Amino acid sequence: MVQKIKILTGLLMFSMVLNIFQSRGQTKTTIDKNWTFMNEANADFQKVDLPHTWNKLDAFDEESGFYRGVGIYIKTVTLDKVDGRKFFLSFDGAATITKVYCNDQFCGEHIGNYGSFAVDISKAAIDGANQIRIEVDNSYHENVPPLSADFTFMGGLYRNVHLIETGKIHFDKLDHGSAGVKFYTPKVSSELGEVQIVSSLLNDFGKKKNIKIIHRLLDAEGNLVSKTSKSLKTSEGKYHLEQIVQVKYPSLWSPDSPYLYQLVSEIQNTKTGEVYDRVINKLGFRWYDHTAEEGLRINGKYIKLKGINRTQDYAGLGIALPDEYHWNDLKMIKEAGFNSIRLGHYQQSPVVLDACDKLGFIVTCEVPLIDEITLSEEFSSNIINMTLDLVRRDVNHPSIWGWGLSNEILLRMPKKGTKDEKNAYRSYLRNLLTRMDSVVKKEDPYRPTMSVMHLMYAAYKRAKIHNIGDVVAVNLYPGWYSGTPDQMESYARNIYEKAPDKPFLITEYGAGADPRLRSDHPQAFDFSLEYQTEMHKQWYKTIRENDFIAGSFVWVFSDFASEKRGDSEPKINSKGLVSFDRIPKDVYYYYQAELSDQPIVAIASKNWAYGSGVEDAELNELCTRKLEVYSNLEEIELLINGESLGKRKVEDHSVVWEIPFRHGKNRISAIGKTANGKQIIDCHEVDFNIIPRKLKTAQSKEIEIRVNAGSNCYFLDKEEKAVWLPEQFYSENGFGFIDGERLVTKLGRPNRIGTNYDILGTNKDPLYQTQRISLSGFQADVPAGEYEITIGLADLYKKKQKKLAYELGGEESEKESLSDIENTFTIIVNGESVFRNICPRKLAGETSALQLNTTIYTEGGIAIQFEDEEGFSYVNSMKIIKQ
Ligand code: GCB
Repeated sequence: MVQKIKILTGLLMFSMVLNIFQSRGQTKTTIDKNWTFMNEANADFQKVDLPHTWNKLDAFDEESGFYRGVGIYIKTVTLDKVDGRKFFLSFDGAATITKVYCNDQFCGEHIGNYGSFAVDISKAAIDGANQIRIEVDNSYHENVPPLSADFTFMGGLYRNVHLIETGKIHFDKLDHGSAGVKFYTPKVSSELGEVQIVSSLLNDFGKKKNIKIIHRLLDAEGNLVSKTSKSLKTSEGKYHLEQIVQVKYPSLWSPDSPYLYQLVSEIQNTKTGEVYDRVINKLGFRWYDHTAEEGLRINGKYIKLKGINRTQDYAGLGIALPDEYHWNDLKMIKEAGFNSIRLGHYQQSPVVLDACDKLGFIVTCEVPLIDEITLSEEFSSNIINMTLDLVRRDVNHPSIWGWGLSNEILLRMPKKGTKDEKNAYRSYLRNLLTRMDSVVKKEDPYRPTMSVMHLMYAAYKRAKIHNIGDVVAVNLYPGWYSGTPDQMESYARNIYEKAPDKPFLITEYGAGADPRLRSDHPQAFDFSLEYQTEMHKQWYKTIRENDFIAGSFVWVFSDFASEKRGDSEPKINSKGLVSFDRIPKDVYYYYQAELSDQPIVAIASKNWAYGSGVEDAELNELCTRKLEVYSNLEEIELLINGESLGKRKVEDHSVVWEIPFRHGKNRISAIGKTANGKQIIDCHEVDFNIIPRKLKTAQSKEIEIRVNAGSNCYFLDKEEKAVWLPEQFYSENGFGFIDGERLVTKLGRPNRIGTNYDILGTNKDPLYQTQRISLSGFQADVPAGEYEITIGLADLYKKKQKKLAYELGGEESEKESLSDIENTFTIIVNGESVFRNICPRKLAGETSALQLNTTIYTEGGIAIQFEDEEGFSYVNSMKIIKQ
């Protein structure tokens, strides 16, 4: 009896151990909390959570440059080091060169900012507390691409880090971020879906083990639909295994119906059933093809790629985004109606690809080979490794349609080199891209490749790299960096006609817009929301109407960090459809009305809660302003402060209204009805400041005049909760400038209004980047009273400016060399020299904001005169507020 009990207890124990093993397989724990961090710029240890970047502040401050160097992250991890287990640290990404230590033993290194990778710490790990130390270095390294680009190379452990534990036979985790199980679906039809699975596994036991590799395909509800199992006798070493699973009448994946299966892959001990490792992948069945006439097809149906680019950073966070931020971006892109995303320039977080699969986007992903190269074998070998990082990690995603090898790689081709040097550059690139193309094709024979060009097609042809890849892809900016928006078709057609059988994509098109700027007379490089929307309307019309354009990708979803830029928001590229903190600009709503199949009614200017303007007619106390509503419904009714302005037909997805605003709060509602009678309403509230038409006789207690001198734009000032008006000339009984001219430069683009300088000491750069010069005065015929006058000035006459490489159509700004004169002038207010011999450069420094402030009492009218002392006078902004 005792013996029996012993046997039973023994069996019970054995089966309990077995159960633990069986359920164990792989555990993956995210270890993002409680790291200790330090770098040279922050010598004290700090507690940080991941994702983390050390550049979220200095990449945006007024000093040029940001910390590029080493950062150290330390964390204690407790391991239950059951013999027979393996431990890996897996990184979704780290910028840029990462060295991993466990208990002071070096365990592995990874080069490259954007790829995922894992490091085996099993040998160094001990039972109990283990010290993990990660050294991350984002210094410039001439052999580590990208070398230069229009985005900021912030550093840090900026994506998730996981601890993975497996049995001693496991799918290969050390293979460029691959999970060790790759699969392809080259044979898909509505009748049959076939999955070709390639597993890479390692026996680290150091002895023979008989195992089974089992793949179970589950449908979206978790039901088993297919299974394959293969036995394998292993001893120490690596194994590759190919297996196939098939499904009859598969549910197909498409942007409209992103149906996902799950492939559960396991390595089991044949005898005991112990699960050594388990990997789960999402899987989708779809097939693509294309015809010269119709362009792309998915599952046999024509589809135009209505796409958008997406970058990986966010206001206040830099590049260190928690997962939900990535998700939210993709949801906003989906809500706008796009069906495709170009993850341009670099590989993004795995979370992004998962979201693309689930939400249903057709995606292209890219290697970070951009703008500039170093002609060395080390450079090539690094970019080849990054190529493998990209394809091996992401090959399983059904959302991925194609792979991008490079972006505008001739942009920085040295202009000054000898003929031989230039030829060497071209031939190095040709070899490199050809090599990359074949690496990708070997890894994934089923997806097309592309090398994205800029407008200078002839240069790519000359380098013989124009036809590397299966897709012709080009970034076009007519109306922004060069030309006019109506040239989109001719720009595109010229290139398409060189290879009409390949799918033709416009991989970028876009225009910058600062959410704080609007204009009634928009023009390129004024960064007004109106110019951006106008461009997109014209560009998209061309894209919509031309079937030879198989797809297009807006540049770009959100504003993003670009440290070298001096646009109206310095350090930011503002071509986003939404701001850096994801507030939609007008153009976002335009696309939504154009692309979404949901009923849309969207008041365009919703990010403007304030307004200002001159009264329409004396004492009518109203100011009429345009307001656009985007919609995909038939007609829209507009109400202001409860009063209907009637209904209007929607044309080309938009209705423009002339709205009579009153002083103070105005409530606007736009109402549309769907075909089945459902009301769709959008509301907006504007606090409007009306400036009396006849100032002299104005009775109003409040008079607030703010003018953005030298500018065609309104400026939304959130601090003052007010709007600055574009400049205007003085006319009797009103206010405005007398004489002078608007400062126009060639910075970035011919005839640019103002400059692209980062104005120091202010965030209101647009108020200081533009200027009225050589003026004789400003006059406001205000009624008697006390007034505060604030004059904004900035010396914009620094000598040299370097041209930015991505300012493609711009003139060499060195030629600009505005002036070296220290302009000095006296400002006279109502006959008194209130500010004598003002030299803004001496008082505030070059390109720095200076405010002069005075309060005066007047019996009626304010006349401000500018008298030149040296050089010429100027003014950047003018504010007059009745006290
Ligand atoms: C481009 C580049 C992209 C830039 C964009 C721009 O052609 O590919 O990296 O950000 O232009 O905004 O200038």
